[in-house]
Amino acid sequence: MASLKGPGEREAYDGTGLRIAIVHARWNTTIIDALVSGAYNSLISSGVSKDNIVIQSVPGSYELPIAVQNIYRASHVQAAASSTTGDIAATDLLSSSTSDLTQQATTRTTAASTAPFDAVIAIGVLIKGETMHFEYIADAVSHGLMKVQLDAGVPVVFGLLTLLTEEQGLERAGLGSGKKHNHGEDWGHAAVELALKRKGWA
Ligand code: DLZ
Repeated sequence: MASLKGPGEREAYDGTGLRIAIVHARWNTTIIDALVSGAYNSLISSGVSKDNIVIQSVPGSYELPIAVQNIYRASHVQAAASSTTGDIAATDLLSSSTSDLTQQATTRTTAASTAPFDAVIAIGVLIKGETMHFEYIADAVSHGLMKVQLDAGVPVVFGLLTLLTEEQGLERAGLGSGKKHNHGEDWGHAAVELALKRKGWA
């Protein structure tokens, strides 16, 4: 019998013309590397140009919310600077009402874009230790990422694994002995779908 879990049937979304950032923590590198590759490869297979994918790392998962906010904000500054009419004040960049105004009309080409990111994928791997550290970080990062996406009005895909064991992480990164499913691929597809729906392209 097919598994009841998972994202279900999904349409094949065309990510041509989208610009997407992947921000990942470096803790638990083996698992992280596989998840980032999975996300990257699914963006490429959806038609996102490699020139329009930016990957940035931070030390640990706790840094993900501020890094996502910064990379998204910086992409608006870059877009405004390269636009002949882009004169929106930097202080307005995270206001949802003005973030749409600074959104450049992205053309659906594979050319490298300087438009603001259409979605950000945040990837981290937290493995529970002997103290309460795990609980505090997992909670803070989850709420932080949700706050950034709602404040900025941009999809932030939740690629934070909160694990009890390393083996659970290997399984979810497609490196275990089980069914070899890499959750990073789901996150790439989610980013494309959400970005397209936000633009009204799907
Ligand atoms: C300190 C720490 C610990 C113990 N465990 C993890 C982990 O499993 N996964 C992860 O991404 N980061 C971990 N960190 C680092 C914190 O996220 C953070 O980088 C530091 O506390 C500095 O702010």
